[in-house]
Amino acid sequence: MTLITRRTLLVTGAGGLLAGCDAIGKSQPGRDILFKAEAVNRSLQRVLTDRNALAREYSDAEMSPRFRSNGTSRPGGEAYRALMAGNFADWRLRVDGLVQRPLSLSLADIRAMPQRVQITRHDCVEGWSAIGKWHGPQLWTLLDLAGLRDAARYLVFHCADTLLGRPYYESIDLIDAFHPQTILAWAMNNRTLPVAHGAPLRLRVERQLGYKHAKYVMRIEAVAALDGIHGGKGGLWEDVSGYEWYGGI
Ligand SMILES: Nc1nc2c(c(=O)[nH]1)N[C@H]1C(S)=C(S)[C@@H](COP(=O)(O)O)O[C@H]1N2
Ligand SMILES: [Mo]
Repeated sequence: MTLITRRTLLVTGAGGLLAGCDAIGKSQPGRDILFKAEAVNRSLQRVLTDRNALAREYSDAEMSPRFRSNGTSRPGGEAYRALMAGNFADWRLRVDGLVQRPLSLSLADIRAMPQRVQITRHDCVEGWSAIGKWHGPQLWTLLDLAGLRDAARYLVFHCADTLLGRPYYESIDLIDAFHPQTILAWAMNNRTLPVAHGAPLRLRVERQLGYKHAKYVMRIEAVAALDGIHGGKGGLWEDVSGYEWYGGI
């Protein structure tokens, strides 16, 4: 995977640079080489690991003709069924936990916020990718409204569905939370978000792999640590299948 390749490259770069650095560092020409190499390594590292870098965005013409649904495609349970039957008019997104002003937002509230539209590529670890268009407010605008408390370190996304008998959930850190391409999408490919893709609201966190993009989001909880949440590893797949919590690409 890309992640491993990049990590391997970074590790190799740093290791190669540090090996023998004592000997080289003693002579002046050696020091010049070392410092130049360090500068190169630093800029390389910045390019490869800049957490604020944007994911590539695509044109309308590049959108995939078909975007498959993965994992849950229709949550079970009476509560979700009732919300769906009412076209999500009674649905509310809760934003709570370590916030100063807990929020309860309707879809109309969310649609009335400033919106971002982005055409991005979704990469699932199961070996497929698709390019789709997403529409919704940037997550940081909601976090600004709620006012994160100083102790907040992570955001947990609680979903309406269960998978393998467990509630689906995911979490991200505050760098991803405030990333400009991290949005709460209520529309996909110029239509209201279909149930198969997470209606009425799903997370798009474009620098991360597919499983981090929580569908059917009901509640966003700001927390100081992930230990006490479900299996403690920050997400359903992390808890049950050893997926990396940081699925950055
Ligand atoms: N609530 C919830 N979110 C989820 C999943 C899920 O099963 N339930 N599957 C994840 C995985 S593995 C992928 S690849 C994407 C699939 O999104 P899609 O159905 O829009 O293709 O959603 C992610 N988010
Ligand atoms: Mo996935």
